[in-house]
Amino acid sequence: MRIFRLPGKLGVIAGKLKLKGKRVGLVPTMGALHDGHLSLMRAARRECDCLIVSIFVNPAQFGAGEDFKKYPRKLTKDLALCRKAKVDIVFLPESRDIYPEGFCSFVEVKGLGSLLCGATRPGHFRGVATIVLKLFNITRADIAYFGQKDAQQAVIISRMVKDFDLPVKLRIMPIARDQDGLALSSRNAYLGKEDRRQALVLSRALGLGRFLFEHGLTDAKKILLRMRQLITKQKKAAVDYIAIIDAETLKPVKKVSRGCLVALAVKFGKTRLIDNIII
Ligand code: PAJ
Repeated sequence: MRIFRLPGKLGVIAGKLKLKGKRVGLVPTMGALHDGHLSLMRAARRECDCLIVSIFVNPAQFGAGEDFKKYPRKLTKDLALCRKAKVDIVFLPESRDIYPEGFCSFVEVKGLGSLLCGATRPGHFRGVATIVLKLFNITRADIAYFGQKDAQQAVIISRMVKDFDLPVKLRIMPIARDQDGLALSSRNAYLGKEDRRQALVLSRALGLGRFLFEHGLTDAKKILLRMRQLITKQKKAAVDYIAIIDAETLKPVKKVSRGCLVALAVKFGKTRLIDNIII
């Protein structure tokens, strides 16, 4: 396993891999790796000749007062996990090399970037789209792997790939969960025992949404109300949003049909968790 820190150096290797006709797979991450990340790496390992994992806590996607400083950084453990997952290259850039002095170009995916999570995290998806475009260009990935866990992120990146005719294929992998249903997330590390117990309501509420739909209820408002009632029974839960939306446009639907996305963001204390299902 090779480790690169400089975009230019990795770029040279990526160019060589291209010339040899190798299929390059990219798994972009912010580290504190868990089984969700590993499931993306396993998929990439199966499909690609060269597997690149990037680990970079991207300052551009954190707002003022968000958790950039305390975001978990677990490099030694992450590198061991990458080695075990047979990663070929880990890209570990420094902020100053990704955003050198004078950097001033950003990708804005209009509309999609300001809904849902974008409403409470202005600028977040601009930071995500910008770093992901840079990672695509540096690694020259043929296939890039993302998780359905961050459904809005996946939609925004797909849109960017289409809009800019980027020569990369996307694979969106299913959400990896703990046995009790909690979607895996690097931010779960912030949860105390009681928060974590209460956070189980998220997957239960999504299950309730699906259950109601499967028993004939299609009025989105009514389903959302029942989900909200269930979530707010947990004392520590503060709902940011619960939404039933079209899985591509992210626009709210009135009448629920198969293929709709049910998505939510809820805070437990200072920890903001997201989860979703496709009905
Ligand atoms: P991060 O939160 O580290 O997630 C990296 C990738 O792992 C994302 O595509 C995310 O959707 C996926 N992932 C996270 N939890 C998952 C789970 N439980 N099941 C399946 N996949 C999961 O998302 C980011 O980093 C950043 O925004 C990034 C794309 C790296 C840009 O900085």
